[in-house]
Amino acid sequence: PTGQSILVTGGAGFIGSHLVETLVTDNDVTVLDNLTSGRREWVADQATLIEADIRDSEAVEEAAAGADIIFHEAANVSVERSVEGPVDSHEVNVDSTLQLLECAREEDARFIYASSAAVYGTPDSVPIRETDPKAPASPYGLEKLTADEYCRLYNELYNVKTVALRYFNVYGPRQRGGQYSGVIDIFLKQARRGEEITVHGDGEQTRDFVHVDDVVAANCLAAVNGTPGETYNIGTGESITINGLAQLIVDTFESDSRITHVAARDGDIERSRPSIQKARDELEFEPSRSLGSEIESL
Ligand code: UD2
Repeated sequence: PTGQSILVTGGAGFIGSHLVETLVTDNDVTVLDNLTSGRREWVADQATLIEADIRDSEAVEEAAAGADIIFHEAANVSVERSVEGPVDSHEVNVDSTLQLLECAREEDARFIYASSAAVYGTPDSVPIRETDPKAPASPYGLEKLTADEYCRLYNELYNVKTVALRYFNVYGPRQRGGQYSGVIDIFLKQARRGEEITVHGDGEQTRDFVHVDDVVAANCLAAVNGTPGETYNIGTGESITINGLAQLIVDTFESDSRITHVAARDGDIERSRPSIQKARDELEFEPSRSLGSEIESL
């Protein structure tokens, strides 16, 4: 997008801050972030930061005022944390999305939502297509599905131009969240410190790891080419087992870490690999980075 007034929620966080960096070149960008996992120094200088919680409805309305496009990246991103505290997680992930959709309706803004592969649960077969059955295995997955469906409904009922992007496993610089972070960030830290690499369960679960720069590209394309009311899988179309990932990290960094198996996580899904044909066809999305070549630079 160019020449637009844009709100990015979670714009100081991992995915949001990269998105803001790209958008500020040609747009007027406001960031809403409570800086719990995001950082002030990650927000591009040209953007305006409003430091507030996504549950603070007054702050949300103020941030959305005059927006042409809203990218909603703010969320509790941890499946594990949603299992521990589903009520809090719901508030952050569902209630805030509904309120932001109201803002989009009020402002006649386009709405690009950060949905998730977790909406599918463990699929009967891969690759997963957008129309495949949804059976979330965690509160997180159900929250993302609910908000994703609200996007569709807001398009149908109120003609809000919504697009939901179902991210698979996003990785890249600035992915930090301590024990609730993504597996690549956790394994990298363990490998660098020579600590045991903790694989949950048998490690044969699969994931499609997609680089944050490709996710930023998908968002920009969705804002221009996305069909209102539609959902798109965003990944690379390739997957790896968690055992394979652990080994790749040990080998790449010539780490002395031992790979150990710990208890399986509640709410974990067994298989995850998307078909990204729809994003290719309709958004002109083409992932440009592969895990094998990117991991070294993390
Ligand atoms: C990630 C995202 C989530 C969602 C989803 C989409 C994070 C934190 N979560 O959930 O927001 O969009 O992807 O697919 O980015 N694991 C280990 N050892 C560890 C940590 C994790 O074996 O120390 C395993 C874990 O059990 C799971 C896999 O690695 O099978 C990925 O875990 P994750 O927390 O990075 O991501 P996931 O898929 O739960």
